[in-house]
Amino acid sequence: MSTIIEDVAARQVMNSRGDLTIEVDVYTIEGFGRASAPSGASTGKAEATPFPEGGIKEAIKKVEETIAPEIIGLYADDQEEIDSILHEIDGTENFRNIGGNTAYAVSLAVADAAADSYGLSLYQYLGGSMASSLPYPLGNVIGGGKHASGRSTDIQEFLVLPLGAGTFSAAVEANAAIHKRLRSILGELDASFTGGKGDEGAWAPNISNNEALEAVSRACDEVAEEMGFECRVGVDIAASSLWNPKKEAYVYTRDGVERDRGEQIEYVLSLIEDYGLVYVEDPLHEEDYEGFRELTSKSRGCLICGDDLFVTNVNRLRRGISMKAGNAIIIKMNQIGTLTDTWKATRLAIENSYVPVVSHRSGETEAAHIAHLAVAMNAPLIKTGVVGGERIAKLNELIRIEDELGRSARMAALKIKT
Ligand code: 2PG
Ligand code: MG
Repeated sequence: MSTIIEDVAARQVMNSRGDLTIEVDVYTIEGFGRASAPSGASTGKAEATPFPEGGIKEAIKKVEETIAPEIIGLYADDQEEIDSILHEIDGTENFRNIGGNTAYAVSLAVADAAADSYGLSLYQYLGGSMASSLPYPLGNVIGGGKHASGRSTDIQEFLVLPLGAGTFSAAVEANAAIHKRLRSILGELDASFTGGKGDEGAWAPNISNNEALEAVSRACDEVAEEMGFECRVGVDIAASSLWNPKKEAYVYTRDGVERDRGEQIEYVLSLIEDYGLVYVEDPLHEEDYEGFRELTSKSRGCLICGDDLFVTNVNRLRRGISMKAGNAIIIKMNQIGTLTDTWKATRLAIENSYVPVVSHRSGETEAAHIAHLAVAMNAPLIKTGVVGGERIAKLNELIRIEDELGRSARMAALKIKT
C-alpha cells in the first residue's frame, strides 16, 4: 500500500448555520480522504484565526496554490511532517495567514486519506488496538447565549450526561429521551414556547437560568428512572460572553443580574451544590486562571472544564496545570488547527489527570471525524448535541464504532473526583 499524496483539492461547502466553510479532498495512490471545518459562534480570543484575510475564497486559493504543491509527493501517514509544513507555510503563531480552518481541513483530510490507504477506520489508524473505549455523550438540551437569540437563557448550554449508561447506544437513547421530555416541560414553563431551537439543536425557551436547571434536572431524573441508570446535569456558562471588562462583572441580561468575580464563583458553587452538577464549562472568563483555580479547589464531584480558557493550546493548558486551574479541557481541533497539536494537547491533559472532552462547534458540517478522534484519543467525553443531522452524524458514527468493536467495546473510564 502507498500513502503518497497524489492530489489535493479544496472547495466551499455549507455548514449547519448556512455559512460557508472549507472542505479539502486528499488523494493518495491507494486512498482518499475528505474533511470540512466547523465554526464557532462563542469563540475564544486565543483561538487560531479561522480564515485568512479574503475569507474562504482566499483559503481555497492557499490550499491549491501554496499548500498542495508542498505536500503532493509526501506520505500521508507522516502527519507530523505535514502539520509542520502547514506551520511553516503559515509562519504565524495562530494561523493568521492560511487560517486555522484551512489547516484543520488539510490536516484531517490527510489523516483520513492515510487511514483509507491502510484500509482502516480513522479511529483504528490513529488509536491502534488500544482504541476500544466509547466516550460518554454530553448532550446540549437547552441553550441560549450566543447560540440563540432574544430572550433565551444567559447560560449558553444546559447539558445532560448519562453517567450510568453501560453502552454508548443506551447513553444516546437517554439523551434523546431527555431532550424529548423537555419539550412538554418547557411548554408548561413558557406559554410562548414554540419549540424553537438554537444552533446546536437545544431548545431555546424564554426562561430563567434556574428554571432551565429545574427543568433539565426533572427530565433527567424521570429518564434515569425509566432507563434504570444515572443521568446527571452540566452547563457551559461560556462566561467570556457574559463578562463586561468595563464593569468588571458578569452581566446576565435575561435574568437581570450582574455578578462580580467573587459572586460568580459563589453562584457557580451554589449551582453545583443545588443541582448536583457534574460538569461546568467556562464558569469564568477566558483570562481568569486564578478564578478557575479558586473554583476548582472549592468544588467537589464536578469537572471544571476550560474551553475559551485553554483553546486546545498546550501552552495555555500548561499554565492551567501549574496553577491547578480546572480539571478538564475542551478539545476542539479547529481552535489550534492541526491534528498533531490537538493530539499533543490531549496527551498533556491525560498525563496530568485533566479530562479531555472532544467537542463539536456550534456550526458543524455532516462530517463525523470527531467521533473517531474521541475514540482514538481515549477521551471519556464527547460534546456533540442531541438532535439535528450534523449532530446525529457524530452520534451515529459512534454507534457504528461501538458495533464494529463488538465484544471489545466498553465505556471510557470517567473519574469525577468527589
Ligand atoms: C462551546 C461551543 C460548542 P462554539 O462554547 O463549547 O458548544 O460553542 O462552537 O460557538 O464556540
Ligand atoms: Mg464552550
